Amino acid sequence: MATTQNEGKKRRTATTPAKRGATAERQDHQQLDPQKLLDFYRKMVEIRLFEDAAQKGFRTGKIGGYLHVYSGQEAVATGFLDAYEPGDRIITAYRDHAHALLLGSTPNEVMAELYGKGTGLVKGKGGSMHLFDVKNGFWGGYGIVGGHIPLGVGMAYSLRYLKTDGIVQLYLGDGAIHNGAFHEAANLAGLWGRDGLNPTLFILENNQYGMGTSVERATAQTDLGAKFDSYGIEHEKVDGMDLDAVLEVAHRAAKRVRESGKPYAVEALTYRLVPHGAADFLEKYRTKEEVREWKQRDPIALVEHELLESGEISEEQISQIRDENKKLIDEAVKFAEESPEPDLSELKTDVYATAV
Ligand SMILES: Cc1ncc(C[n+]2csc(CCOP(=O)(O)OP(=O)(O)O)c2C)c(N)n1
Ligand SMILES: [Mg+2]
Repeated sequence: MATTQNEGKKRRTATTPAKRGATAERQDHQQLDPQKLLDFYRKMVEIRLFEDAAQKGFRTGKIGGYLHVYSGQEAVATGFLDAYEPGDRIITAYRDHAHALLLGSTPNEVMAELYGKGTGLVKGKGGSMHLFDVKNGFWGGYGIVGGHIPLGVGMAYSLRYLKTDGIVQLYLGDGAIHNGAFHEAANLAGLWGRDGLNPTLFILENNQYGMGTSVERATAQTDLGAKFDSYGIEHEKVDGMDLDAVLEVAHRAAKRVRESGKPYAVEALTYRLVPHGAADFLEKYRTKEEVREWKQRDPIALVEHELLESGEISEEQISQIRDENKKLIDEAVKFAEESPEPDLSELKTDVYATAV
């Protein structure tokens, strides 16, 4: 059925914070230990400044390939990765810098990777979309939308097959959920989960756009969590801009998946406060007002507000944290810029499991 232009326009608008009743008031939940909250704040600021520097590096031609940053979504990975335990496996798509940094890859090695340098996290061979750090539980970093989902579900099966109690945190976007790979993998996750053989925690990062297409324009079933119902996978939603709320669900959901061996899904409603990728300048698919409105719920500003309100921290300490992180990221950029290109002898190493 054809839609009129007006109908099309109407459907463009994404969910706004006001529509969700989530503007000024935050959900009622337990207050965190202020020291812990401060640590999260410090890390989230580091991630934001890292992403700012990465965008600058791309726009000034120092970073090649392509680049997608995580700004605005920090509370999601920060909250869920707090539930990470050694032996777990983390897998995501291409918006992956924050996940690597949270799991323990250093800003130096991640930045050098974006610069394609030999000192990079994967020796300059992966770039922004293919970060990998197995010692820290990070299993990538994938550029093909939906392509990592069957891999994540398969890894979850292998963890139980090998009789470990690890789980897989599988991050996917609102665009990726329409991909056939999701539906095949979710079907198997639900099926294997009946026997306790699929500890996959699906983390659906619904930032409301897949590149330039809003959820409303991509699917007739806009309640994305409902897609998991088809496969017998239970699910819930969380406000992905609210770190405290994410932390609460993350720990509860990870425990549930670990103990049951059954998959579970959490849809985190979030928003990227930046363009889709480094070449998305015009952002014709959304209005400036909408972005402005969501900026009021910037997850870092919300944590900052909470810290200041609790009296745990002063404005002065806030700027000190920013300065310290700025220094850390400036050093990472310098390290990346000054690092050597990968050596020519590395051309064929680490490409195939058995070298050719
Ligand atoms: C199989 C495939 N189709 C299309 C693309 C181009 N593409 C890159 S990102 C993207 C949107 C994905 O959106 P979503 O899953 O919501 O992730 P987000 O960018 O919002 O984090 C598309 C279509 C791709 N990389 N792979
Ligand atoms: Mg999206």
